[in-house]
Amino acid sequence: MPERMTADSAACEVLDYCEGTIETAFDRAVSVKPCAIGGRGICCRVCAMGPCRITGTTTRGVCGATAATIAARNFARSVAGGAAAHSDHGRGMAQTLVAVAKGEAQGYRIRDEVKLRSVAGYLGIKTDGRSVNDIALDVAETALAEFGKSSGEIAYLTRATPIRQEIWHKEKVAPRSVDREIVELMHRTSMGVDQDAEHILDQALCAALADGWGGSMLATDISDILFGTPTPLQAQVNLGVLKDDEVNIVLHGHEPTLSEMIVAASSDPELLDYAKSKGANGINLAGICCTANEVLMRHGISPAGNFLSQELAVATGAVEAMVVDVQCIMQALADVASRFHTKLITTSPKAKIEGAEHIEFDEHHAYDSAKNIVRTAIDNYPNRGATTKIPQTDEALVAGFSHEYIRYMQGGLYRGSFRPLNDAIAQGRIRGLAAVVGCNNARVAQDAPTVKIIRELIRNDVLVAVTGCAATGAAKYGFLRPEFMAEAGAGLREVCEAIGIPPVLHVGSCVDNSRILTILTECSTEGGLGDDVPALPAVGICPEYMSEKALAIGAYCAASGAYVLFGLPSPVGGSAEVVNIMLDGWMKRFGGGIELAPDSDELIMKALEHIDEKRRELNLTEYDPKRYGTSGDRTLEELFEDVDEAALGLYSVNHEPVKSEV
Ligand code: NFS
Ligand code: SF4
Repeated sequence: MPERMTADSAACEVLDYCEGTIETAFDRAVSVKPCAIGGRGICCRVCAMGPCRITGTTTRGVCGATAATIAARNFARSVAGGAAAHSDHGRGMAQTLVAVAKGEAQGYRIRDEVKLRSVAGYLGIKTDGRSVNDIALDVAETALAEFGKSSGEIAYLTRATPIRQEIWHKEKVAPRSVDREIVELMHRTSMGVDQDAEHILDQALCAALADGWGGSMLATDISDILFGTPTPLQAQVNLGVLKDDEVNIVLHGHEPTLSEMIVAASSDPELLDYAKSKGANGINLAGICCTANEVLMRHGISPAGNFLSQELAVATGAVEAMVVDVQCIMQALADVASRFHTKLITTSPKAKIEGAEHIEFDEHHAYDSAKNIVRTAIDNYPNRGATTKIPQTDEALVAGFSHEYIRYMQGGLYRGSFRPLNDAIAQGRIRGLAAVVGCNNARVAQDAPTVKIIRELIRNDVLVAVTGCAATGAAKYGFLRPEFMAEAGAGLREVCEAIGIPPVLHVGSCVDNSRILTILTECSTEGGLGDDVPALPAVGICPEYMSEKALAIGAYCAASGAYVLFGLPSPVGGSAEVVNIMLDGWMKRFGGGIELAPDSDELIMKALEHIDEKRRELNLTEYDPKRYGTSGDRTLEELFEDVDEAALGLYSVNHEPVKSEV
């Protein structure tokens, strides 16, 4: 068996039978060599005198631009792309809410009135004595205005700590409106405008903040209002969730508007009967990428995989329809689908793919559109080949940790707060917090760095939150089961047992990284851990980033005061000056910054060092892995030192927590 660039045994199985017949991203990553100049950010093509490549003896472009200007400009344009993607998703949610409030959106309703009222509060909208739809319409229209308003600034900035807001104003990065900051960033990075690396990067931070505290946070909030704020639930993950005897529909992309309706349509008795009439035992939904996270968090729909599994799901031969909307969708899906009976269905007016069938989705007739798509999939079931190759690999998981639930689980409705978490950190039971987020990248072994880093962090008593494809990755190896706490350090395990949570919390899709901003802010305002995000013993890690969106997230987290580590070589590595601005420069001004290191061990070391440094600065009890070694379950373990863990029967450790050696 050739060496596979994945830690996932199910992916390996599919890749083995694709070998030599069906080409995937895993093959193209070998044949397509990355460009060493562009990869380090020092190729400029913003005007037709270029492309100008700053290498060797060439130190300036034709216009005289330096490596620093070019690298900063390239990074900034990526942030613009990422911020635009998240924010356009947020705008779509706001437009849906307008239609729902006006009673013009078939099939939708407002599921979380409590959240609607709290969002109304943030946006300064009166709620007393008003009908739900009236409040919703005001919320939706105010939210829509956040994208294009011509005065003021992003309303949600006031959800940050007072110190943070002061810093943003002092450093002139407080975003005014989402579209405006992205447009200004594109303007400033076009030929011959802003040519000071630090100044260009400031606008990148501003546009990124418009994403994090604007577009993304609104996307999350409005999704919760429309589809419900997540609470913990169980599901399975990996390609084994596809079913041999049912119509398999894979939902791939990002926006929950359509997928929510497909979830509803898939249990419509009329369609279930129709599926039976075609010889299928049911309709099975599974997700890929962030749509997977959206329908997992709210309905317990099982994810079939993360970004690098998209072609592999089709290659099982068991997928009747792969339904896609926007973002992270590989064009090659059309080719893979053409080798099977699978219908690739594009649904967004924003995205078409040659070779795919386009069934345009419209929120005004959402349920009809969804039924139409499900019916198309059912009609395709009889065309499935005689044999399918679904790997019999799946794993259980618990997801659904919204920040509201995290607050609730620490004291219930009556006394919910972040106090227990802050106390546990102060006492050193929990050494610190880490958010492990982001994509798969065909240049690194799928999931390998993510699972290595998470395992090491929880062994070191670091509580981990996960989102996006990193969350799906973690889930595949059993990290999202409560039983995984058996792998955690004694202190962290004690806390997880007391609250009843796994040591790795699935917080949602990538727009839900905005929930992490809220969690960090709550920890800061709760007291005992300083009064702003930079004081917290916390880090963000994006081990396998691929998308521009990940850079936007990294930038808004840095500007929000977080230390953010990325795997992979630096996209600004061609300019030491820019590397320095993004780490030391931003750290001094914002208390957060971005550092890139392709080696997982280095990422783990830097993360733990940062956490310990912050503990020292806060004068917290020095972290000692042995301090809680004589309490809780460790006591039992010590008493029965010679008895193996499984024999103790404390955890259902009847199977290995990690399937592949990584
Ligand atoms: Ni996030 Fe989600 Fe995955 Fe990366 Fe793409 S799906 S928005 S960008 S690849 S984590
Ligand atoms: Fe070259 Fe300057 Fe044009 Fe960039 S803007 S392509 S560096 S001439």
